[in-house]
Amino acid sequence: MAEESAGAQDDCLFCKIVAGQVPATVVRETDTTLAFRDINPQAPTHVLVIPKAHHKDAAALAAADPALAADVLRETRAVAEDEKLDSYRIVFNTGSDAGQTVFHTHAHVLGGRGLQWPPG
Ligand code: IU
Repeated sequence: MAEESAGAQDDCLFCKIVAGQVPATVVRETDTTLAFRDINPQAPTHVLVIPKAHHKDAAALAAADPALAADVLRETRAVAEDEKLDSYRIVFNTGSDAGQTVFHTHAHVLGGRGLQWPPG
C-alpha cells in the first residue's frame, strides 16, 4: 500500500495507537480523529491530534482529504478548550528536516507556559 494511503499501515506507531495495539493516554476521540498526550511532553499541555486514517504528513492529508484536515484542526481547538488554554501553539512538523519523526499526520497542541519564537 502506498505511504500516502488512508489505510492502516502495519509499521505505523500511530495507526497502532488508533487500533488499540499500543497504549496512549487518550483525551478526546471522534469518528475520524484521536487526541492523546505526547509521551515526551514539551509543555504542561502537549497533546497530539491525529486523523484515524493514515496520511504521512499534513501536506498529504490536506491534498487527499481537506474535510479530514478540518476535523483535525477543529479538535485542536477542542483540546485547547478542555485544557483551558487561552494561548497555545499548533504545530505540524512536515518532513524530517522540520523535525517530523512519526510519519502519520499529527498536530501538536502545546500550551500552559510561555512559548518562544522563532522555534529552533
Ligand atoms: P514529530 O513532530 O513527528 O517529531 O512528533 C512525534 C511526537 O510523537 C513526539 O513529540 C513524540 O514524543 C511523540 N510520541 C508519542 O507521543 N508516543 C510514542 O509512542 C512515540 C512518539 I515513538
